[in-house]
Order: sequence, then structure tokens, then C-alpha cells
Amino acid sequence: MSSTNRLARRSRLAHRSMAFVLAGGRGSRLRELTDRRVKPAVYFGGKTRIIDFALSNALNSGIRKIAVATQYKAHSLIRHCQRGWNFFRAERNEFLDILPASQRMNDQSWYRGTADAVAQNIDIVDSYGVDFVLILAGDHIYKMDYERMIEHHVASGADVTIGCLTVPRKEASAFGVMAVDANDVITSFLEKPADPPGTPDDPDVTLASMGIYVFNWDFLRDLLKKDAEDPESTHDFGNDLIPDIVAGGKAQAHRFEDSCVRASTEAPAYWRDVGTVDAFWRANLDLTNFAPDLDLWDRDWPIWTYSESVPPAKFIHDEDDRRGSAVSSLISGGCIVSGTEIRESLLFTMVHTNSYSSLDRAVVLPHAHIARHARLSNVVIDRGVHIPEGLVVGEDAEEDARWFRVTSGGVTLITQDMIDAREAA
Ligand code: ADQ
Ligand code: ADP
Repeated sequence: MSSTNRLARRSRLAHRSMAFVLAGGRGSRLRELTDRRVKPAVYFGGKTRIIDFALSNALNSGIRKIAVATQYKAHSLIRHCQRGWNFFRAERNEFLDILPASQRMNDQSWYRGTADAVAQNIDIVDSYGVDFVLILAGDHIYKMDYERMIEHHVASGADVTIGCLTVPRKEASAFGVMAVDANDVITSFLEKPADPPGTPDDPDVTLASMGIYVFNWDFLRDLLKKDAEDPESTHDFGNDLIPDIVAGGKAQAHRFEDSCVRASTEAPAYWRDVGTVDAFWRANLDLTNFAPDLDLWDRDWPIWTYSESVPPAKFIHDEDDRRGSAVSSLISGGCIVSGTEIRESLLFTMVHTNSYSSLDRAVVLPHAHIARHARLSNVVIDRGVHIPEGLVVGEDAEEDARWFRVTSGGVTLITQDMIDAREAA
């Protein structure tokens, strides 16, 4: 096929597809960070939120029809999508539709599982008039060209195509894991097995599902209708639908390496589940590396978001001529760094720090305020927290654990409720 024809065919495939983003799960391992917002709405990378990665991948892949299913603590997520993801043109049948649980016609108002979140919206998906449905999770950090996955799906003629990556065997019990034949057709699938098997080539790694799927909509619609009637089913893709297809149909594995968008040709394929406070802290701070594996600077694959209109970050000397400074750090717009020394840290939008304070390996979410003489290291500070004058965190683990959430990896999570409890004591 000539390259012009190939391009034409590709752009038609994206045009004939929609992305259905599952954004309803809580993400309880992020602890207090998800007390008020669902995991996809959690901030990541200085300006963006976790869901922006899946949404941007869809947009950059040419997909202009997106539905986001929400239920748990959805206000923050819905507001973010309304503010930041409103540039689609309805005149060209482009949109981002938010589908909260509880507004559908039957009495089952809550989504019972991931498949049920789609099943309860069958009539809406029908109205989009698409041939292919790409099911995504709203809670992973990666860059991927989904159109390549859809191409692979069409070329192989599979019933479902599942995005997959290799993960260390000892981490694989959090995933659906699969075995494949020479053509990467899936021969067996186990959802979150206690003792995941290794691959034939390497006993220490496992081929794991990314929880993203491409279906022909006609096929998926029939499957969802059957599943809805099944009293044994938990109405979940990984638990119920995928194992059934593997047993009775054709499920194709699509390797993430084949369609990931890399920071450079030598860079590793980057995919992270920032599902724990430790992983969240680490992945944010990795962006301060000299050459981060996740490239947020790539103008060919931007991560779109809602961003507040704020002035540039400002660094000022205090009255004793101590320099407000930041090295090996990312400082977002609207920040004011006044006489604070900041090292290997990431400050989100509109953070304000005061004199005689220091921050080391700190991830500070938007609108936090750090008063004078605070010394904080290895911390995650929630949105809008007011750190009181003189607070020291990261030097005495026992004292930290009295008031704050200290993880097994030695990171301290600080929320306003914890600060309030400490002040009240
Ligand atoms: P899990 O990671 O356990 O496994 P799951 O809890 O099913 O994923 O959530 C998948 C996505 O759906 C998440 O984005 C979540 O927010 C959302 N979600 C969960 N329940 C929902 C509901 N009732 N309504 C709307 N959205 C909901 C899955 C697969 C595994 C695979 C991993 C990869 O089942 O096979 O390996 O993802 O992370
Ligand atoms: P944003 O969406 O701006 O990121 P958050 O994620 O921090 O805001 O908050 C999510 C939801 O929790 C919003 O509905 C917000 O109004 C609410 N909320 C934030 N802080 C508090 C609080 N201290 N008490 C009660 N509700 C709060």
C-alpha cells in the first residue's frame, strides 16, 4: 500500500472509533489523596491530572469521540473535563461526553463493574455511530498511539485486541496475565493470579494486560447484553468478558512497545500505574531527572489539560538576602518562591513558599502554602494545604507518623485534615 493510502486508511480508522474511558474506580491505595477525588482526577506532573494522559493519547491518535464513565467522587473529575476538554466541535460530530452512573433508565443505578459501565450506556454508544470501541482506563501514565492498536485489531480480525506489556513476575498478580502463541494470539488469560506464570523466554517476567481493549462495537454490544443477563457474572472486563473470549473466540495481544510514543529512539517504553503514594511520588520526581523517560516537552505528542491562567513562576530574595532558588526541580506557573531553597522537587500551579524554608524531594500539589522556617523532605503535600511555620518533616519518622501518613517507602503524605488534627492537639 502506498504511504498516502496508508495514511488515508489510518485516519478513517480513528474517525470510525470512539474511546470509552473508565474513570469510576476509587484507587484506594493512594490513601488520602483520593479521599475527595477519584484516582483519574489526581494531579500529576505539575500541570496535568492522571486522566489527561489517556485523553491526550486518544486526541493525539485522531480519536474525536470520547466518553468518560464516572461514579465515585466525581465532582473534581467532571469539573476538570468541563473546563479543560471543551474544544471538540459538535458540528463535526466530535465530543467528550461525561457519563455519570445513576442517570440511566433501569433501576440498577450504580455501575456494577467495568463492563456494566459500558452496558448501561449501550444506547448512547449506538448513537455515536462508530465501528470500533476502544476501552481505556483513566488511571495510567503513558503515551501511546491507539490508532496503531486499532489497525492491528482490524488486520488480525480478532474479536478483541488487548494492550499488553511485560512486567516483573512478582508484580504481576495485580494484573490480568496471558499466554500467547507465535502470532500473539492469546491462548490463556488469568485475572490477577496469586502466582503468575513467567513467559517461555524469561521466567522472571509476565505478559500483562494494560486493561485497554479494542472491540468491534457490534460484537461488544452482543457480548454486553449476554453478560448483563448472567447471574454469575461480576460484569467486569478482566474477570468475566476477556476470559470468555479467550476460551471461545479470538483475542489478540497488542504489544505496548509497538505503539508507545517514546521520549527518544533509545528511551525505554514508559508506562506507570501511579497507584500508591510511593509510586506517585517517585514518578513525579522522576520528571526532575536530567533526561526523564517521560517526555512532557514533546510538541508532537502534547499532554492536553485545563490550565489556570496564572503569571510565570517568581523567585525572590527575602529581607536577609537569602535566595529563593530551585535546582533540579520543576516549578509551575503562578508559584512564588520567596527565600526558600528547593531541591529535586516538583511544585504544581500557584504554590507559595516563604523564607527560611527548604524543600527536598517534595511533590507539592496546587495552591499549597508553606510558611517560614519549614523543613520538608520526601513529602507529598496535598492541594491547598497550609504548612504551618517551623514544621519539620522527614527527619524523625516516629514523630511524622504521629500526625501524617508515612509509607513503607519512607514518603510522608500531608493533607489539610492531618495538619488541622495536629494543630488541634
Ligand atoms: P484493575 O487495575 O483492577 O484491572 P479495575 O479496578 O477494573 O482495574 O479498573 C479499571 C478501570 O476502570 C480504572 O480506570 C477504574 O477507575 C475504572 N473503573 C473501575 N470500576 C468502575 C466502575 N464500576 N465504573 C466505571 N469505571 C470503573 C484491570 C484489568 C486487568 C489489567 C489491569 C491493568 O482487569 O486485567 O491487568 O486493569 O491495570
Ligand atoms: P480540585 O477539583 O480543584 O482539585 P479537590 O480535588 O481538592 O479540588 O477537591 C475535590 C472535591 O472535594 C471538590 O468537590 C471540593 O469542593 C471538595 N473539597 C475539597 N476540599 C474539601 C474539604 N476540606 N472539605 C470538604 N470538601 C472538600
